[in-house]
Amino acid sequence: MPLVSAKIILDDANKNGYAVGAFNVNNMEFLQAVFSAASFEKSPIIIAASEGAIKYAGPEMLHSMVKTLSDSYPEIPAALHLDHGSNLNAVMTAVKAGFTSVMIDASHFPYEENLKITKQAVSLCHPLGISVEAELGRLQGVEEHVSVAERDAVLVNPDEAKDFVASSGIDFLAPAIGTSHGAFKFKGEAKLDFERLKKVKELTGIPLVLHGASSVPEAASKKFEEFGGDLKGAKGVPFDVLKEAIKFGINKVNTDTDLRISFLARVRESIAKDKSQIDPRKIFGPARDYVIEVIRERMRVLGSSGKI
Ligand code: TD4
Ligand code: CA
Ligand code: ZN
Repeated sequence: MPLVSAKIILDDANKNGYAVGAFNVNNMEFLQAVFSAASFEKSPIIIAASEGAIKYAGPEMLHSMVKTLSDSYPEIPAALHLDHGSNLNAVMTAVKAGFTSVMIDASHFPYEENLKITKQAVSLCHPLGISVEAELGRLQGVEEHVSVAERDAVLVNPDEAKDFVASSGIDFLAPAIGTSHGAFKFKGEAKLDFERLKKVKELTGIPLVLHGASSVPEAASKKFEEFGGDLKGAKGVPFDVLKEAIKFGINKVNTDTDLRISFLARVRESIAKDKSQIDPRKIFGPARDYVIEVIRERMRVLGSSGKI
């Protein structure tokens, strides 16, 4: 199947109350893992590439690998999405390379500036059938005891979200509701601001995106530590919290950290157990298989399994 825009994938998820994983990739092994998992689970997929990934692998290299895989799995609806594009140049680079979806992330600017840059990305992408995601608020954890004013300064403002979506014409929105990137998301219990999420959904109706959504699964983290790694204090978004977020309107679940941890946990295991191994395929192959299992489990949690 030719690559599709993420809007096509997410509109169906929004209509039917499930979420699709956006899996970050930087190289061939992770890409193969995402497509294999999707094939086993019969799930649509969004392949996410950050500016860092594009710098590491090259935009055309990423696009041609995704295209090749998508041609070999014609039954899987797949989008290639720029993650956290920080300016219009980054968007242009992705568009030129054949990406079918972009995120323009100007959420650190004041509201009007964010809106202005986002509108420019929409005018660039929509005529080409490329979908656009934008972000409101800042991605960071918010402790339970902080004041309302402090929460308001960091998290999405639902009224602003309503205006932003109507004025910009974006296809899906990432509202900050208390998650953050990486393996250390919460000091205590994982708490997201579901009241805000519900309001944003009510007022916009479009597909919503959860960034920083990795769960830091226990088995992979344990393996990582068992073979010499250190993830002390790591905590992700537990599966039941993810499911609740999906119930309240999340349709795209960004996942990078879980893939990083699981791949490297398995690399650590192989290296520790076979100290004379010099064939990288013997190290990366099993790690790729392990990532497939972690992605499959996630697809089942998100409800995207069986949707094709
Ligand atoms: O948007 N993302 C992925 C962020 C990728 C960052 O890549 P670089 O290191 O190249 O900048 C997420 O929301 C993922 O959240 P997670 O919980 O998996 O960290
Ligand atoms: Ca941002
Ligand atoms: Zn993100």
